[in-house]
Amino acid sequence: MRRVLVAGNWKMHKVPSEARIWLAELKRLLPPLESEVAVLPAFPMLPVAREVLSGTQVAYGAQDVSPHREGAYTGEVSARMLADLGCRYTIVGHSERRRYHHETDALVAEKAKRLLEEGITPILCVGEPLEVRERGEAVPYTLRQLFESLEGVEPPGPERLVIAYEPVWAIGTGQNATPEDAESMHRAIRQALAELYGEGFARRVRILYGGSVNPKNFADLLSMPNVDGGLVGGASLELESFLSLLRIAG
Ligand code: G2H
Repeated sequence: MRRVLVAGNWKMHKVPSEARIWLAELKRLLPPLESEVAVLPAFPMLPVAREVLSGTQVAYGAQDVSPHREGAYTGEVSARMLADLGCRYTIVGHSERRRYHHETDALVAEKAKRLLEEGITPILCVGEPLEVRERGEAVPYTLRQLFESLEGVEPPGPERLVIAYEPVWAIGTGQNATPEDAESMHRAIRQALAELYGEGFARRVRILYGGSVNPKNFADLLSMPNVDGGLVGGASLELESFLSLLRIAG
């Protein structure tokens, strides 16, 4: 019922000339897939992604967007610009943005709204830091973040929102959540989405796991009933490991 999504978050890696070669190789080596695949490079790579990936089954998108529609906002990139470049997805609320750029839940909600206005599906990230998990408060913390980041956000359907659960302590550390811990958080998130948008929506919306996903742990994570794919950082940078993840997703 929910199509698995494997999304590569390149973060601030690669340059456009490298991306061109990498994406062309991905296109050449892509196995037949039932799952959906997306790459999320930094802004300067998006025109390259459009050029190389148009007409393929590989979607692409950005890692952030401005909360403003248009205007005198030096350095910002609008949802309309991303839509014009053909982005299908865009990340909002990644913990690195929340941490290094002090992004609040309210700001994340505004960004999600701008994307939806332009027909782009937000991949909205939530997840708790280590001290919160150690206090036993991971679920209430993450659900509060979810509710507040979705305040006033009205996706037209379940395919137009993706949630990524990324426990902060698992990001780039090599220490992934156990499949059971991920599953219990994903189940709680799905119940919260049922409260917000109704049962039918919650059953069909995709919830990705992110945080040190790699070809060794991905199959176990994906075997969990409420894990619908992965938001992958480090392991999406090397073509071979990204292809391994895609083969596991099938
Ligand atoms: C979590 C993830 C991608 P990594 O940030 O969003 O990165 O797989 O390197 O932990």
